[in-house]
Amino acid sequence: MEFKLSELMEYENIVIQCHDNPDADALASGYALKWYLKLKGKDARFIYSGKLEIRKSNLLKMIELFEIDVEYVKEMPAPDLLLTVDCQYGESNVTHFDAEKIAVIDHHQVSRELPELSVVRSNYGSCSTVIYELLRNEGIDINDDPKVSTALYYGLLTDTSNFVEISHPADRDLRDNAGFVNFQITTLRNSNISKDELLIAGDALKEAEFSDTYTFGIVETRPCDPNILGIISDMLLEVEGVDSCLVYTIFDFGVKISVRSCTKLIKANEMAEFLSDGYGGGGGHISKAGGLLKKDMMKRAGISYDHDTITEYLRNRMIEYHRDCEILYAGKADEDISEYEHYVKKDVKVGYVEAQKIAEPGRKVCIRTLEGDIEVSVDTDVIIILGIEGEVYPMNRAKFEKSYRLSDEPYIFPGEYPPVVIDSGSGERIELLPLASSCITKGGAGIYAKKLDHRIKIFTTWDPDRYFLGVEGDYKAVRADDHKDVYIIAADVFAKSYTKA
Ligand SMILES: [Mn+2]
Repeated sequence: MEFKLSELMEYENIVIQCHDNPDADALASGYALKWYLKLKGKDARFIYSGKLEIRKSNLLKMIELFEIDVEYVKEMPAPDLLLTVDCQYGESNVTHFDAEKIAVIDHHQVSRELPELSVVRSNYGSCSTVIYELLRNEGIDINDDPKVSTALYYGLLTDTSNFVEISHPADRDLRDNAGFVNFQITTLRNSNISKDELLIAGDALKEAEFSDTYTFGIVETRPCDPNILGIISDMLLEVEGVDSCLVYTIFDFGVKISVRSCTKLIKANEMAEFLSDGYGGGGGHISKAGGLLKKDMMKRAGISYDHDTITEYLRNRMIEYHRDCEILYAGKADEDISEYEHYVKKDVKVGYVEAQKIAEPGRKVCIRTLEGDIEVSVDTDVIIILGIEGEVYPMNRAKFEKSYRLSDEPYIFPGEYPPVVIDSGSGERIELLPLASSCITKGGAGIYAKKLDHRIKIFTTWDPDRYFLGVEGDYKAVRADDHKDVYIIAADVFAKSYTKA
């Protein structure tokens, strides 16, 4: 459930936590939130944890300029409310602390089940923007305190590469409405890295490796502030012939990675997940992401933690990511089904929502499916299905009518996180459950499916810019009545929904 900031007033002892290795957006978000709570008479703590204390020059400058009262902690008694900002509780880059109640305010891709109290706007450029909107909803003007407005403005600036990556109107609102203090922004912009860090970056770039076959670049740096990795990977991506890249540093506790992509064939957050799979975690945005491979987990898996082994491992993993993945554009040609088996739907009850109930025809909405977000243009022909595991996906009316019959019974949602779609224009979140009705699968012509033994990215006819990822164990499926309609069915959903014809 979304929450309002004023609803937090019922908690006594509140701690705001941002992700480990905080960046400017995380600091600004926590700072503005603490400021708000203080206005309302609540003294909250603002903390971060992790292996490293902040040492990047612009962040130290930021803390000094705005007098940000942020504490680096290793241990902490459980507060009544732990509010994570610019990250999601339970993520690998958020040190775990116990708390009575958890709340999340974030702008990254949803990476796990969210607590009841959460506001996540994955299509916003910064968490500062989310905070700005929540404050505005409370009637609070950030310009009442120039330090707060300047900090939020700087958070957005740094998270969107100097506003270049702004696409959401909410971000534009913050950019245009924040009455920032110009000289402070100039100071911060011009203390982005230290002299030592410039030399580290320079040394690292001299040893850059490139793959012409897979158009990626890899750079290793000496240990430095993880934010420097991001600066280097941004630079690397600007190189002609580099469509994705990896920058990493080997620390004594693990390997920090920073990943970028400028091709629609690769989601950076997913590549970061792939690179760190089994040894830690990764995530972030479609174009920018990061992660950590933990030393103890690598050693446990028998990977010796020395420089050459790690370098070799990451290089191979990058090649595997690019090489061992099939790419398919659905809707272009009939799929050859000679190696597929025929399945029909079990008699299962699912939910559906007519898209026209959600928004005006012609508006674009973002549907958060298990395999990724897709953007759909609303019209009377679009039906949104709420599947057996609570998964959500669109279907056109003709296929819907062939596959389902309507039921009078009320719809009961099987999942825990109530599905929403997001109006791509306004950023408004629309709950689907109040609009949902029940329907029951018809056996119908069924599908042809085969179990995947490799990774595949499918661009469906719904959204040519964002792919669905299928991994080993999932199913690649083709509608029996339309051999061009190829898509992915997750392993657990498949087991519950289909039986051999
Ligand atoms: Mn951020």
